[in-house]
Amino acid sequence: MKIGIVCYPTFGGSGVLATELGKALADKGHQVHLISYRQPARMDSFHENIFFHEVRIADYPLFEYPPYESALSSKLVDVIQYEQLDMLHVHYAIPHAATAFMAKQILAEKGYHIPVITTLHGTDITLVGKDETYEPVVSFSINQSDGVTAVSEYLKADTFKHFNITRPIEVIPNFVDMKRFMPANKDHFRKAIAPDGEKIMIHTSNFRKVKRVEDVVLIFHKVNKEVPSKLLLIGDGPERPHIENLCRQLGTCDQIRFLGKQEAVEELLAISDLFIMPSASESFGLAALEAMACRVPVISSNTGGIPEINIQGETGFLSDVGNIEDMAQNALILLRDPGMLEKFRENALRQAQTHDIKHILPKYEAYYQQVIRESKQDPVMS
Ligand code: GMT
Repeated sequence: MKIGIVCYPTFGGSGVLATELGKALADKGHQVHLISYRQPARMDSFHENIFFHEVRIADYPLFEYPPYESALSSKLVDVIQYEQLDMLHVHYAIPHAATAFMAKQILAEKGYHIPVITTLHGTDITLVGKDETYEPVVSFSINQSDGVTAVSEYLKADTFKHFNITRPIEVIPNFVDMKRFMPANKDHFRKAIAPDGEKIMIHTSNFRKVKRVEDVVLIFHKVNKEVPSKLLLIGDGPERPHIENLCRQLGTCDQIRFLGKQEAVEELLAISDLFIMPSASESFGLAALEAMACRVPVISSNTGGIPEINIQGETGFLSDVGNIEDMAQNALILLRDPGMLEKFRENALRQAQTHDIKHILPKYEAYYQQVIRESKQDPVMS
């Protein structure tokens, strides 16, 4: 099959997931055309079945806001027609579902039918999408997609709750490539970070407000008073200056390492004891699943789709959003009990294995076939 994939190229979860899906489809022999404004962060090596198409925006002094949607739609028309694609799969509804609709209409005028699947990832629905600035376009373009998937049951329910959706949504959960996330023996690396055998807590995110990185630092501050420990903060984003200031105020700078954007996140996860995800909203929590793939239990909030992957009292502990005290206590319970921590590590690994790409990829392939079949039967409706 020849598949076009549209995504954000950044370290955000939707871009990571879309790129990993593209790589897995390419490994299975499909031809994958990745379309974005920059080479996606996780597209780190050459693959004979992956083709990257960069969307360029012609600048003009009149454009205070460059018309990215128009440039993307035009690029889609070009790639789909020239490469004779069978399917277009867009990740994150804004603006990708609307641009896909536009490209589909233009191609229809030329007699070319392209089925479109939109995958909803999270904030495109839960935060940004339902804002009145975007809602009418998001609702319309979801309904115009030939297929729609959501990454969790929670996100599916939330989409029906907040939008007037007239078509079914298929839940296909996010995945990890267990081969990539195999924990390696990194004792020397661990020694460099925690020379005196301190416990290591880790958080990865794009440092947006919704991630509540401040809570991560406050939880760590409480834990660190009781158990010698270090905190690794991976990623970057708008909240970082504020978080750095907070560390200075708390006097914890020596215990906290800001490591910025890291491609080999698995190497850092592999030396960690606990993953902290106190998010205010999280449709799935791919970063937590990646931690579990490295045998790292998760201390998280109980919001959104997180309880679908982090199982209370098995793979980690869940608390109400903002309950720093409870999260710190849960972290201490695990860090003080090596037997319990080991048990949770095994559970976390087993949970991640159920989301291995080898189980999830066939779901996407079957859904592609279904959507292509259905849209052929009813090309006018689709
Ligand atoms: O918030 C992010 O990390 C980025 C965002 C995105 O769409 O790029 O992530 C969302 O999609 C991920 C992949 O499906 C999910 O694992 C995240 O839970 C979701 N983020 C939120 O819902 C806040």
